[in-house]
Order: sequence, then C-alpha cells, then structure tokens
Amino acid sequence: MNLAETLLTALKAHGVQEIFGIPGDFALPFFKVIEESGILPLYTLSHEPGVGFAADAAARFHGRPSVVAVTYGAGALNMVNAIASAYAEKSPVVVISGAPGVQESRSGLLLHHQVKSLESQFNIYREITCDQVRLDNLRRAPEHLARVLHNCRSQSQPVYIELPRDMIGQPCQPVTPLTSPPADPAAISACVDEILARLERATAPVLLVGVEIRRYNLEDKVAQLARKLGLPVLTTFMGRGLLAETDAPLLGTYLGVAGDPHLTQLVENSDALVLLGVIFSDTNFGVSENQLDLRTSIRLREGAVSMGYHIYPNLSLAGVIDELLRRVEAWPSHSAIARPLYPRGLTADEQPIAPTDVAAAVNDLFDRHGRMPLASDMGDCLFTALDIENTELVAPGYYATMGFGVPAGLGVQVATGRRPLILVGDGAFQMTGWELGNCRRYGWNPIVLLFNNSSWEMLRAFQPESAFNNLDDWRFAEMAAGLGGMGQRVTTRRALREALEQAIAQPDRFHLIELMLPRGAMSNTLNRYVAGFQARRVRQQSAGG
Ligand code: S1T
Ligand code: MG
Repeated sequence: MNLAETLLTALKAHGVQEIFGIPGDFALPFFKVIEESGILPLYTLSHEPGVGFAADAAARFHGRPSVVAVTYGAGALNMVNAIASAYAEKSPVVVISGAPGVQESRSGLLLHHQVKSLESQFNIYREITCDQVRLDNLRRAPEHLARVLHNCRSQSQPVYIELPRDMIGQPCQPVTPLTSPPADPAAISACVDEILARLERATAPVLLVGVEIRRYNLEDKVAQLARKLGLPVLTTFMGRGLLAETDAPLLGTYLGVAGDPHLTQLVENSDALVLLGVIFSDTNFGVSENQLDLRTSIRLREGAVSMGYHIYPNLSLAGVIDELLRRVEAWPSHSAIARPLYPRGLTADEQPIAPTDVAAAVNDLFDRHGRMPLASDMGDCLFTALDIENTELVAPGYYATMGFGVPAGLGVQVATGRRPLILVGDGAFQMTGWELGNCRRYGWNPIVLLFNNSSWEMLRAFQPESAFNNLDDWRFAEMAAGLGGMGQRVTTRRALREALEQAIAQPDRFHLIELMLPRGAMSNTLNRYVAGFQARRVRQQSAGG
C-alpha cells in the first residue's frame, strides 16, 4: 500500500466511517486516492468551517473519530475555529491537511498558502489538537499514525496530520493500532470502595452527567448504574440530550438559577453529588445559585476520579463504571422530585410565535411522528431547545461558537442516516446556513427552524443599548428554492404547526421554516440565564469593592 492507502485503512480500523472535506492543490493527490480507493466515503461542502463542524457533529454521534480533509493554509487555517470548538467540547476529529511536498519545501521560495513559515500551520494546530504528526518519514509513519489515532480516541479530542503531497504515493507499511494499558484492578477496587461508602452514607445523592459519557460510549451503562444505585439523574447544560435513548431515571438539565428551581435545589443541596464525565465550564456551572460543595462531590472523568481530597489517577471511566455495575445490586431508590413537564399542546391560532411556542410545536411534532436528532446553533435557539423533550442533541454548549448548527445537522444526517431537526438563529444562519445548498446532491433533507428576530438577540440581552445588534431581515425562506429546498416564512402559531407537518410530509428535500420573532422576544431559559449572569456579576463587583 502507499501512504494514502495506509492512512485511509488505519482511519477505518479506528472506527472512522466518513470524510468531510474541501480539496486544494496541496490536497488533490490525497483526495484522488480517497475517491478512487473507496475505502471511506467523501462528502464535500462549501466552506471549511462547515466541514469542520460537520465532522465534529458526526464524531459526537458516532462516539468515535470522524475525519476532515483540507488543503494547506487557506483551507486548514479557515477551519481553526471549528477545530478549536471540537477541542473544547472533547470531540474526536481527525484533521488531515495537504501540505507542500518535502522537495518543494526546500526550494527556498515562499510557497502559496504559506504564512510566516512552513512550520506556522503545524504550530497553530498544536494549540487546538491533542497530538500532531507530519508524515515526512515513511519508515516511522505507521508508528506515528498509531500513536496519533490512539490519542484521538483515548482523549476524545482532535488530532492533526500534515500530509506532504509528494509522499502520498510512496510505499508504506500498515498501521498496527495501539491499545490502552490495563488499569490497575486494585486501584479501581479501592476507588469503588470509597465511592460506595460515600453513597451509602449520603441522604441525598444525585447523579449529574456530562458529555464524556457519550464520547466514551457509556450512556447505556450509566443508565443501568443510575437505576441500580437508585439515583436521580440530571444532565449538565453541555450534556443536554444525553441518555435520551435510554430508560435512565432522568429528571432534566441542571441550569442553576436559569433552570427549574426544584432541580437546582436537588443538585446544589446534595450531600453526594456524583459528577460523571462533566466538564467544569462556566456554561455548566456559571449560574449556580449556591456554590457547589466539591468536598462532598464525587468527580469521575476519563483518566481520574477525585472525591473530597482524594485523587485516583490513571483510571478509565469505563473501568470504574464496570466495577460499580459489578458490585451494586438494586439499591433503594432515593426519593426524587417529579420530572418537570415540557410545553406541549400548542394552540394553533393566529397569535404571533414566541420561543416557547416553538418548543411546544416541536414536542407535539415528536409526539405525532417520533423524535428527530437535534443540531442547534448558539443563540436563543439553544436555550429554546431546553424546553424540547430530551432528545439526542449536538450543540456548542461550552465553546459557544455560531455557525455550528446547519453543518452539524448535515454531519448528524451522515452519521445516523436519520433526518435531523436543525435550530439556528438568523445571525448564525448568515454564517454557514448556505451549506444547505449541498443537500440535494447527497439527498439530505433536514428540517431547519430559523429563528428570525433580525437581531443578535443574545447580545442585546446583555447590552440592550447597542444598535449594532440590529440586523436586517434577509427574507431567508425565499432563498430556499434556489438552494434546492422548500422555504416557508411563518408568523403565526397555526402557520408554524402547518409548516412542520408539511415538512414531515415532504421528505424529498430540506425544509427551511423561517420563524418571524419580534425583536426582544426571548425564551424563558435565556431570560433567567441572563438575569443569573448579571446578578452574579453584580455580586462579584460588590465583593470586589
Ligand atoms: N461570532 C461567532 C463565530 N460566535 C459567537 N458566539 C459570537 C460571534 C458572539 C455571539 C454570541 S450570541 C451572538 C453573537 C454574535 C448573536 C447570535 O445571533 P443569532 O444567531 O441571530 O441568535 P439570537 O438572535 O437568538 O441571539 C455568543 C454569546 O458569544
Ligand atoms: Mg437573531
């Protein structure tokens, strides 16, 4: 095999099922092998942020790496934000960038697409990936690829592979995948002893789950563990949508002052809060009503478990969960509050649409036709999603970049083969919504709910006096036909319900439903989120004098 074939074969051996990409002259030889070898399917989009977000979403749904292939410089550097988002949100994306050949790099000329030096791109990607390699040494390429692809999976973060274009056709030995060293069973046993002892002493234990239980394919085991331990379960903001396909005793999402007060009290008053796979971000804990007492919490993340002042290093999340499942039979269920109800039964009348109406309309749609996988952009659409019945969701809940929603929805459809529901604001749609133009050639048919308030409304919520948050009304629905889909601009709750039903009835294309929302209309959750952040800022300022 040549180097390109070795790389593609190794990607497939590590669970990769597809490649998203945009070629360029430094990547053409590699794209030629991708297309002609048929080892992995290739999907091209229109702008590198789009392929980056699509691969990120596919990786999250797979729970395994997905791949994005781009050209050097203009391509790879155009995608930095999308890969930074994948890094922050622990999504295993393999970035493959074509690069100048080894020989031409010695020409002494400044090569097109080059920045400060031929090292610049590698150095930039060093900051947003967990491992990197330039494949300019054929003898060592197999071991380097084995290391980088193993790290991508074990750390669930992006990695960077730079591919000099004159190396593609060179002969290369196959890659032998690495395996993780077994954890010390005695360490796992000691750790589980202490976890169980703490839970047995607790009067109000609670399980709060985060994205790592999806990244390491542990949702079913975690649901089983929650039932065995009799623990009420919540997700973090970033973890919204987790456990949706399981029968876990899930109460909802912890949102501090922005969420259901009963759920907030349950978490913040717990004397044994089990944090499982949780990222300690401000979006997860920034609006806590009361400071969580981490001394009584039990924190399990990939690589380490900590509780009180004890740390158990080098333990895999799976290993600890397996041992807990082995050791625990059916514990008595801890009394938990009733699950909050989600809005349903939209009144299909001539009233204008409010964000909560959108959630009710979607919940009604799911009740009638079954749940759809969700992809949401950043903006009030994401906060509205919290009023939609817990269903599988990808969203930039921590890194909070706009532009994620539409390409991520396309990545979800590639990864799952299911029709996705995409939630996106008008500002974010202006950035990457045009990727919908690629649906027709691949037969993708998402339903897109575009929240058009002609505004950067989230920013207005924090700084209402600024006129620069006002956007023009781009009349997006009218552009859908030219992109190969069907567009509807809806202003009433009746029209919303009818547009959703029509979209379900016409699965042969994407449907862009443009929801006209008045400027200033915000979801209940965003209203409470903004109030919580502002109250915290006032407290910090007064504490700071
Ligand atoms: N640029 C990018 C790529 N991501 C961002 N998150 C921002 C800028 C800052 C930002 C927000 S929310 C927001 C911006 C510009 C406005 C979003 O407007 P729209 O999509 O119309 O949604 P909505 O009207 O519901 O707010 C976050 C806070 O950083
Ligand atoms: Mg907007």
